Amino acid sequence: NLVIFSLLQEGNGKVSRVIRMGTRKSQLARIQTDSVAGRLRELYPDVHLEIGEDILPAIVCMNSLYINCIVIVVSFNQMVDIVVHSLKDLPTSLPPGFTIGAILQRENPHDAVVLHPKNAGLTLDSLPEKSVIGTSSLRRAAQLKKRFPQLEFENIRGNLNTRLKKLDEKDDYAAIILAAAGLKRMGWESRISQILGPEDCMYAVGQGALAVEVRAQDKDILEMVSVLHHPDTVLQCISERAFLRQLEGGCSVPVAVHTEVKGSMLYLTGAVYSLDGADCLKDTMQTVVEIDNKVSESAQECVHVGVTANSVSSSALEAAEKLGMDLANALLNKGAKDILTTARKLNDAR
Ligand code: DPM
Repeated sequence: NLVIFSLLQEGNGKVSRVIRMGTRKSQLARIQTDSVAGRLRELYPDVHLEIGEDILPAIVCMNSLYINCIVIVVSFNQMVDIVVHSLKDLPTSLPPGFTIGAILQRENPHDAVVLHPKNAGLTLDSLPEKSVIGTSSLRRAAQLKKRFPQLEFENIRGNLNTRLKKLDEKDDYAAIILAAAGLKRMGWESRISQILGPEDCMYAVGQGALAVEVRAQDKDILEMVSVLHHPDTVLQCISERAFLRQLEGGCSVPVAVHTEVKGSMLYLTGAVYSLDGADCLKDTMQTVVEIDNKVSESAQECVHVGVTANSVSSSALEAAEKLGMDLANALLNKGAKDILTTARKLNDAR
């Protein structure tokens, strides 16, 4: 911290550099940005941190598979140094020059059921037959169609506020499925009626974790945010992102994961689904992630699926990335490519 302190202060003790964070105007984006800003202000009380809300959202299509993910990136505005994202919305490779400088401790990564008030007390098992469940996630729909064949699934669009409004004020949906983490951050935990465990619905790659995007060459800012890294979350998310990248999946494919760190072991379960969930390839693998305190000297060798984590053991990072790739290769050998290609074609056609 002393190093950073000297980088950010002039000899006379005055802060020489203003650090700017950019956010979208959505309530969730603002809450997530504010929470990271709060942590940084606590850690670096003398750094002048500004939050700008006036940044234009941009649709990032570095990869056509990500066309639905609306994210702003640092690259779109030279005046912004830090942008906070939901990790699950960030592609597995960032545009050149940008990196994820911190992954914060994961919230509950699971999906949650939010019921129409008239259905209070019910569950996905006890809702009447043909009840309509709102979700536009192919991953959620595929798993839940298989598990709850008596229910129907329909798209629901818009940000979290819009979706809850649509649920409560209309009679279109009996329930909707949302990430527990987003609901919690919005202060709507009380609307969660059921958390879906891995038997019902595995989560999306990176779900529940916040990512801090910075310029790869901004060494002082990279070092400043790196203290926010939560090592276990970093290892889990690197294995998940490596799995998705190796499958050549984007943010809108029916791919789901479940990871756990137990002692020095990292466990990764990954699956790919057909749109109706009838075809599924799923497997679990594990690796040792020894925290050996051997951290990488050069930032170059330390980028794993877009993440720079110089403060985390380099051998553990490599093992986590390899785990994701190995699991993806195992599923590819069993025909995962065909399942995903068919799912993508059918989804594009409708
Ligand atoms: C991505 C998906 C969704 C978001 C696809 C998926 C859900 C889209 C939908 C990649 N991004 O999960 O299979 O339901 O139509 C998003 C949410 C959060 C981040 C909201 C949510 C908050 C939770 C978090 C949208 N991105 O999933 O309920 O930080 O993980």
